[in-house]
Amino acid sequence: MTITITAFERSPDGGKGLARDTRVRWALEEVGQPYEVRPVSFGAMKQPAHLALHPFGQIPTYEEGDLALFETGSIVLHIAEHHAGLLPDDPNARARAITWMFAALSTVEPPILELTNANLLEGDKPWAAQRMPLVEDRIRDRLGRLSARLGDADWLDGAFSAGDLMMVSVLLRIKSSGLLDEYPNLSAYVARGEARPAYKRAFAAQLAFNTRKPPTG
Ligand code: GTB
Repeated sequence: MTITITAFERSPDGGKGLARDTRVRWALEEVGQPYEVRPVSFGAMKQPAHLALHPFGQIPTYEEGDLALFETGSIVLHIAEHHAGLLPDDPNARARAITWMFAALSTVEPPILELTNANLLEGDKPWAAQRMPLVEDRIRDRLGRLSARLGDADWLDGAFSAGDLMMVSVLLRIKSSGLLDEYPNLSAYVARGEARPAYKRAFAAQLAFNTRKPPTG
């Protein structure tokens, strides 16, 4: 059955891989599933056809036969549960890998999103510079604890899993901020994720997609 995901018609990052379709592409590449990508413009995202797939009018979505999903956590979990390669067979190890997915999305990503919002939406406010250290320190708190847990391991709990895929995807969003560099083991962890052939294929695919030529005629 064909898998179709949606992505920004043109990502505002120009193909840096920061939009959330990249993590879905990465999961599909890890498990060797081909997929198609349907571009969605900002306007179309809020129209009924797309809202039927995604109630909040966002990307990415995932369609496979009768199934339509939104939320990258749910999409990556679905992929990991239906194809070998992203979740361990042992039930307890599997539950722990899923726990890391949730940790990435609900504990580590929120303060990182706050930084994005502070930069993009509040940068011109008179209090922006004063607030920034607080925003960054909330990220440092999470990074410090994650760094302590990871220690000198390659991955968060044994072999690479969907938990690592999600955590690396979240951490990639602050790669350019310099904050990650304060935690050398986390920088190395993210680099290990980026070095995976499946990540490289996913990154290349989104870059090609976001830099494709508009149709002529
Ligand atoms: N919780 C949802 C999930 O995980 O799937 C969040 C989905 C989401 O935030 N989607 C964003 C979106 O559709 C794109 S990824 N935004 C449009 C809207 O809300 O109207 C967030 C994103 C956007 C752009 C960049 N960038 O250009 O650097 C990076 C990340």
